Amino acid sequence: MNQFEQQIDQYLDLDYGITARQAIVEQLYNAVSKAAMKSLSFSEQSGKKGCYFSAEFLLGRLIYSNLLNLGLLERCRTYLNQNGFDAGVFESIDDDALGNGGLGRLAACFLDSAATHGIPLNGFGIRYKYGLFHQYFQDGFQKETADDWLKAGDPWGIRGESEAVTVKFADQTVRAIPYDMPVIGYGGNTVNRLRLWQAEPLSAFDFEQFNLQKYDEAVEERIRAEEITAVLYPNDDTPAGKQLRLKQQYFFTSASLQSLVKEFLQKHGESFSHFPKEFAIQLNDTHPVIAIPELLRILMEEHQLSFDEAFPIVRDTFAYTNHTIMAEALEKWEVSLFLTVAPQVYPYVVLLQNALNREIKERNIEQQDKAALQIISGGQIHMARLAVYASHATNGVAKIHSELLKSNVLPEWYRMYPERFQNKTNGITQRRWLALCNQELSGFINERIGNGWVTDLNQLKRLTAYLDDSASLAQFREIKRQKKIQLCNHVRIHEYGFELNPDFIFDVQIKRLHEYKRQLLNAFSILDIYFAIKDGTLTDFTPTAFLFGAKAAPGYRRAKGIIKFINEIARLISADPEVKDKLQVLFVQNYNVSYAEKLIPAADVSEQISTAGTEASGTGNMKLMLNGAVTLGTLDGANIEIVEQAGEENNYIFGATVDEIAQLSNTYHPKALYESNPRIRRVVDTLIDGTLDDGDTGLFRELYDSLLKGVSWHKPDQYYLLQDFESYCEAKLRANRDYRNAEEFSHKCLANTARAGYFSSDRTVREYAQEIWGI
Ligand code: 26W
Repeated sequence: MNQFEQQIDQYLDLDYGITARQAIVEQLYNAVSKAAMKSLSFSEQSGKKGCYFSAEFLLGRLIYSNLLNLGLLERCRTYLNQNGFDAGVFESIDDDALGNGGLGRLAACFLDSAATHGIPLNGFGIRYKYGLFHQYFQDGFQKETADDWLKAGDPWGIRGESEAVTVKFADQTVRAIPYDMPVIGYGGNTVNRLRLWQAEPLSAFDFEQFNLQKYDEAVEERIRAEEITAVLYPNDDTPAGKQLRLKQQYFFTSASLQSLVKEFLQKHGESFSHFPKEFAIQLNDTHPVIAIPELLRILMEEHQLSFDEAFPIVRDTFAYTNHTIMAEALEKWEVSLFLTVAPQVYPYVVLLQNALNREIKERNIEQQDKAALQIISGGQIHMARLAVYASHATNGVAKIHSELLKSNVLPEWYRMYPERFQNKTNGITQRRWLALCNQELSGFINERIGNGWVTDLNQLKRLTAYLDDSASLAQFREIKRQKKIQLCNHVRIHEYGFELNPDFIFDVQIKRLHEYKRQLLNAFSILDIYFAIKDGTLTDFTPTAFLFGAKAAPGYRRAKGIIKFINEIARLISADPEVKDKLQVLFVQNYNVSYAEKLIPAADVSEQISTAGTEASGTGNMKLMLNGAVTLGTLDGANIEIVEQAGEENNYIFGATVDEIAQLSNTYHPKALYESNPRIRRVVDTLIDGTLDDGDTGLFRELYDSLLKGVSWHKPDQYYLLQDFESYCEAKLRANRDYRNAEEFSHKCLANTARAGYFSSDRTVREYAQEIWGI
């Protein structure tokens, strides 16, 4: 037996005194992970290092991807089989879900790509005790439970007791302890690091206090410290104006900077002008932006630099990525609240504001631009403005998004610093999102073009030679069918025996639940199809299963109402024998990275239907494309670049463009559309006419009103569902008809796979390294 297998046996024996055959899953999981860890050491990083500061890292399940990258996946499978286990045993181990959605998953893809290509990039974040909540449905309503992800142990995290630092707040001082996780590049040559900080009380146990009978105070101190990293905020796109959230942000950025400064001092002493040549810090959205005044503070207060010395160092070190144009998601902190968290940092925000004022004076700025060029304004600190001002680069995450940043979100800042604005179109790692989750399609590709694509996704272009090869297309369809059957089996177990039909088209919408993503529009189109089938006006419909996966922020009423609505549609349709051989609707529970790995390879149609100008990029769209689904989508985010690459003829594009929406916005009258279009009226009325029941919660009525009446804070139908309804239904039915020509449709699917090379995060990370970090 070899090293790896022997190590597993040894850990099982040492830690639990058992053999593999006696082990339960958690024991096996820990032993296999530790055995894999044993073969690793963190790479020596010379030269400039990238530091990815992010409040979220949505890693998913680590064991299989780490084994894949180490080349141990097959050996592990054999070992498990020999000991009477299925290779899938670890599917019961929870994901590492320390993130909400796109932004956190992007961070995970970047780490994988950098390590694979030997780019020294380390992640810095928070070791939440509880990650994103688990979701289940009760009577079609979302319920949440805690994500106790550490219950199976954390074999990949190494506690760094000796590298702990302290972080000071207005009302408490805590210890920050790093847990380092290896980020293993494909091939195992580079091992970078993800450092997640955990908050603990200053002293493990204060015996003096204990002796003084201050036991309660010691307990209290522990609770107050641990609270800081207790739980990930489940809000996606709406900032929680909460003190604790700002505490989390300051906690991990201050700890991370302290450890970087320590490392720097050991190497270079006090010659801080060299700092930006040692580290490039990328700020993942505004969440870590408080790092900017904190570094300024450390340099000036602890190392006696002047502002004029420190500011250029800070500016050259940081760069900022924006992930959303939704105005309500741009973080602002009340000065008064800021002062209750990190009062020592505030004077450095003021110094930056003063420097900005001087610059505005020198530059002869237009009067009308001045109000927006304030970091502190109206008693609030605008974190995005702070980031643009005190960093050297600001980027959006898809071409159109980066353009909108310049024209709509931060136009005054763009006029002042045009040279700072960049685009870095998002990407995804093909290791997890093809090699790992779709080994069947990977095999198909390898047989034709070899496996170079695993580290060079542009090689997929060579598949275009097979786009008209009937045998290849037939095999491609057979693989899609296998992946559907695998999903059916998973769904049967996890969705109360639901019998998904693998002969149906699988039409998939998976992403966080948000009004702008328009899951409600998808729901309306399904109802429209349902009624048309019942009426007999739609006779040539190819049977379709509509699959949804999404979590709603627990406090987001409308999002929860939409989940209930779709679950009620599912109930209506499954109870109707007239449509059961034509339609299925399923909202899967607890959609997460691991569920995505099952859904994506099985999808025929990828729903990317956000209102043009609202989705910054999207990355699920890229994963579905890579796995050979056609995009049914709007010209929004990266969809635009997807059809640029794959061809409009291989996808289904519909709806108003960004420019058309802008044109329309002042005269838009959804009520008129509702009144003049009976199809629209019929589906919208199901919200209030008793067709579907929200259990007297008023949720459906609120959705109805949001579309037709509006409320104090927005106009009716602010996301233009009714505007796009007809062209959406038309495009959906066109795809549905096209599917019947199997050969032509699979040509489109394979064309999407073949042209997905651009969307590798390998490309994205290289662009960051070259154009922002100087690595
Ligand atoms: C503070 C509240 C808050 C929470 C989360 C504000 C903003 C966010 C994120 C920026 C939301 C997010 O995940 N954005 C997504 O980022 C992805 C990666 O760039 C993009 O692909 C998605 O389009 C964007 O919605």
